[in-house]
Amino acid sequence: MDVLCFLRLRSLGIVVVNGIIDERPRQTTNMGEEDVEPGFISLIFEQTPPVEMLARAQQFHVQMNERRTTRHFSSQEVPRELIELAIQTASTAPSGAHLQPWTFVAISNSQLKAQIREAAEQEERRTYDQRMPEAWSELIQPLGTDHVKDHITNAPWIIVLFRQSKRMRTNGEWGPTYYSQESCGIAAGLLIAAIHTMGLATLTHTPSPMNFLRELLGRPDHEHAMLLMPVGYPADDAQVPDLKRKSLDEVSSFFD
Ligand code: IYR
Repeated sequence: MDVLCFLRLRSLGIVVVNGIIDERPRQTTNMGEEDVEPGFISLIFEQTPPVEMLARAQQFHVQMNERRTTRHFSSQEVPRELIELAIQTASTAPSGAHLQPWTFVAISNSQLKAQIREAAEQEERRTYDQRMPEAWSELIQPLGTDHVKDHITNAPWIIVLFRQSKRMRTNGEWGPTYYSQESCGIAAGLLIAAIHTMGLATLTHTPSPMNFLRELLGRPDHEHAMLLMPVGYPADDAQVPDLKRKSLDEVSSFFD
């Protein structure tokens, strides 16, 4: 539906949610059409009945609590459309000054995945053998990770998230982006949730330093690789560390 048609329906008091015409009365108070400031539109929001809210919140928590990070992927194919949808969901994340300072590079090309794996393993070998301080290695030893990154070539897709540290202004000069770390972190969280919800698995892999990804994937200097995420079905014999999550009390503090 185009914007004009949408606005026309709205002026008739008809609300369109997910493409479905909804003639129920709005439960939110909006400014009248004439009060809307230029550059603004009224928020489309409908209150959910409290019982339904609780049910949805519980369901979503159960679903997300079932998510596990695995390093063991099957090579079973995943349609490109699912990857596109996951990226579109990630890109709904809020971002500093709405700059959406991210680029998601999705790779299913086997040759390119092999090149990326080789470069990642080279860096990771040095990290594990020489660069990793003991205070770090004592934490990741129980997770069973090492420099071998077969997930990069086993998974049907890998997605590399690049953070944009600069943006081109309309006057042709470069300007900074704002809160790009936070923005990309939020987008990565939404990507992970989208991938899990569609029934696939992913892993937040950080081969470090990650500069080789900019070169291999032909990204510009102001883009910085932040995460490399294999995406696919877990292998039949996939294993995960026997981890427990912190309780609500351990991760929160309330002032009622
Ligand atoms: N980047 C390495 C090492 C690593 C670091 C942390 I912190 C982990 O939680 C797991 C691994 C790698 O991806 O193997």
